[in-house]
Amino acid sequence: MSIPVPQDFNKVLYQTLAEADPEVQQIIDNETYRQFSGLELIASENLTSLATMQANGSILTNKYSEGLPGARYYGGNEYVDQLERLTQKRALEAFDLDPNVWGVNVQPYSGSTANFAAFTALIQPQDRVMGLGLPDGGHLTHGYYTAKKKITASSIYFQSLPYQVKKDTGYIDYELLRTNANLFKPRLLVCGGSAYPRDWDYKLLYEIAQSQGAYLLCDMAHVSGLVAAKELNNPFEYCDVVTTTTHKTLRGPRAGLIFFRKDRESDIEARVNAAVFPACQGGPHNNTIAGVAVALKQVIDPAFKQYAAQVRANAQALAKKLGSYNYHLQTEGTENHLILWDLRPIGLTGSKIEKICELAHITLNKNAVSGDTSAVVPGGIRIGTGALTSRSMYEKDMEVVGEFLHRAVEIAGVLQKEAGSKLLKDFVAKATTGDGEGRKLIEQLKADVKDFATKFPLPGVPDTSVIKAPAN
Ligand code: DSN
Repeated sequence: MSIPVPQDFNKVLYQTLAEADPEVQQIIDNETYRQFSGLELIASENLTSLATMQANGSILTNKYSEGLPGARYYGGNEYVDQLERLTQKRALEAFDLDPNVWGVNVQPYSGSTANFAAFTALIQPQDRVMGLGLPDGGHLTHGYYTAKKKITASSIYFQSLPYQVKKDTGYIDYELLRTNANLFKPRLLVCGGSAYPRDWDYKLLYEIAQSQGAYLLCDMAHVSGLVAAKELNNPFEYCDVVTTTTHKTLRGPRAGLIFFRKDRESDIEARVNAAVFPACQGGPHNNTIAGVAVALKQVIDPAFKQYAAQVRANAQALAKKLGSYNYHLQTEGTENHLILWDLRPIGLTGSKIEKICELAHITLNKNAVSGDTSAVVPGGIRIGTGALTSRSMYEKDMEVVGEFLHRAVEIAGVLQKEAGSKLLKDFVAKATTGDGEGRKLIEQLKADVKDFATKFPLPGVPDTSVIKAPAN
């Protein structure tokens, strides 16, 4: 018996992407070229594997599976149950965790939802939270607010008081944190950051949390790959809950995980699971969970340890190169995957360097540095080496990248003179449509970046000769 030919109205279901939607295919092709011909320095990004992308783009996207393995609301989940259990097992194995002590929920859609679900599981609305302030390297979801506005759910639904880094060194001011915790009496202490180039003292943080009867939550999103590879201190030794995204140094698809410690409170597992679903989310994205499973298998492989060590070595090499030009880096360097470069001493803003770099196909982001009064006009840029290391770059390549960044600063000086003002709009006009020296220098930098970047492989694309530049 042959399978019937699809009805006309269903023929679209069998077409390839190129056949069904050339417009979207073209956008993906252009983005592939952008990733190949440029340098990806955004510290929260990485380049995931071909196998991860295949799992992420699989037929698992079709299935609803609210609930947990063995206890779903819909039928047909026998294979999804297998997948979720496998992902949980690999997540614990990747961080060398004893399943009797730690459990994990692998369903969060990403880091922000993982954090909000973790808050929901641990504390009550309007309870007090302390996290590293955003201008000091913390994340939006750790309680960020401004004088005029509560910015994220973490400050809308909870009372927040940030802690800070020391103005002179850029290191976390643990003593001031202790003093303020004594006054504020948080129910939850959050550690982990988005732009903090140093490791964390989890033991000390645990002591401070304990002294207030507070939970200690680590959002290790940025450094989770380095933690898995034992390149950094281990938050699992002290924290009650650990959250992470899966797409930064962990190098998976875009998703989140919540690890919870089972030996301190008997109901924590039920609280975290109920906070993810139904409190904060609906059905898990099973295609993404499959991608996470694949990425975690790669993290467990010994080769990942080499990758993680190289990420750090590259960050240090790049910091050294920038230091050789006498630029000011927060904390004078790095011990993880990222560098926070303070541009204020050379009279520049993060927006200007970000713009020049973007035009030259170097992708990085403007970032607040400690002491900035506005997150909208930040005084620094954040640089990470996770993605470049995935493109098989080493320390010697960081010398070249550092030189490109130095050229961007020199170009900024030329453009500021041409613009005749310090205003960003005048600067951008000269950088994008000017006919002066600055614009020419950007074009030269872009050509050099392309020549350099296209010498390296692009993860997920086994044959880079098929990558084509956009038509215009
Ligand atoms: N955008 C990511 C970061 O830069 O840290 C996480 O929100």
